[in-house]
Amino acid sequence: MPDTKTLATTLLSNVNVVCLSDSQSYGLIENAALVVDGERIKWIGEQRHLPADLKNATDQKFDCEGKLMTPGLIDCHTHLVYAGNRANEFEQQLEGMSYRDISDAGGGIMSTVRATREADKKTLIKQSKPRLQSLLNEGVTTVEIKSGYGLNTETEVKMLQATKAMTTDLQLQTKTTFLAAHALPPEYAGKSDYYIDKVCNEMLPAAAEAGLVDAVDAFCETIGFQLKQVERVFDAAEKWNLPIKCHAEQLSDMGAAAMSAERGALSVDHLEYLSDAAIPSIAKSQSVAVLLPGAYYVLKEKQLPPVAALRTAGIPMAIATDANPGSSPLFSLLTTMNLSCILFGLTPLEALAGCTIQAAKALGIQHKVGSIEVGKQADLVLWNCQHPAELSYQIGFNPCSRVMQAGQWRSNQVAA
Ligand code: DI6
Ligand code: FE
Repeated sequence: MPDTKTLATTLLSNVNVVCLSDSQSYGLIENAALVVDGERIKWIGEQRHLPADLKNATDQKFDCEGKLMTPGLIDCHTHLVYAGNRANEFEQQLEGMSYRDISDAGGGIMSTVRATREADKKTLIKQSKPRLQSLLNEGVTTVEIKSGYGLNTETEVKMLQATKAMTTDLQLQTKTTFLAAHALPPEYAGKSDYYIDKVCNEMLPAAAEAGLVDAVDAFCETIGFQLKQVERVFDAAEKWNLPIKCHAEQLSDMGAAAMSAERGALSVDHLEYLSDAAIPSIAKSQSVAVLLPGAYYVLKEKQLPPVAALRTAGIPMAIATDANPGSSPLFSLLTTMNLSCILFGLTPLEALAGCTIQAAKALGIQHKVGSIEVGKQADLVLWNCQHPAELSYQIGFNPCSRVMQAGQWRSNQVAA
């Protein structure tokens, strides 16, 4: 039986729409109307141009009261499924220890790995859901979530299954990224090549065969994995026909961004230590530069990603929360927009494009979501705003009024 709710056509009128169909401008249509047919956008334009037959054929009519509409926001880089938290390490950091010191002493990523291994799937979901809900309350309709706190087959699979379970429970779209090459588990100390063998030959096949993987990522860093090891993970991803992404040049220049871009990565992420020499390789590729101002802020990083050079080279820039328990305990994409403007010098347009159309590109789903265009999925947010720059400008204020996910109003939204 078809779901009649899904098949309904809705007319949304009296709205100012930020289409973002080309990332170079807001593409604002004032006094607009929009017709949503099932899950998709059927018509968008100035209200006075709405064809009478379309207007008469709609099942439901909704007056948007002159609010601002944007595409649903997309958080394209998170690690938000994990157990426990690291408030104790936050204290240690403020008492003088560095992120690297804590990691060397067995804390950091490894302390979250221990907690995540211990938690059962139900606990993992219970602890992760409020973090996801926090994103959803701000108009997020698509979230990428990485594994990488399991570092063994069982727990990596458990994390990915927990993500899928939350997708079904909450009204949103998730993309899962396999990140077993995130840190070296203690049982493989001194044997990182053997661990990479296991990642490629056992862990990835298990997760991919179960249909749990949309992309494969790796942390290329002195405290993560060497370039050659990351290349082996990408070879394995290729065998499974899975797109790749890379944590590249976050704490030092490992040459990971150029290597990943040359191999067709969807995105290269972080990039604080990206060298000028790597820019042409990224510019020639389709890869998106994903900037993560939360980690830059929390780690009190001094080195800025080369935003001006990326911009000049025409490389698409996305932004994301990097939501994780260590370097970026940030569960607000609106705050991330503000941080990207204040810390990285993005314009409010770049910040908004960065978590809509550019973020969609970073996930390889730009044909489906990320902008308001005929044929795309009706993932829409109504804001109590006059101008789109308000979204980047205010801090700790949520003007989200209503969210439509795939053509249906989200019911659990707190209306503003
Ligand atoms: N880079 C990061 O900033 C996070 N992972 C990564 O590869 C940190 C994750 C954590 O500290 O738990
Ligand atoms: Fe990350």
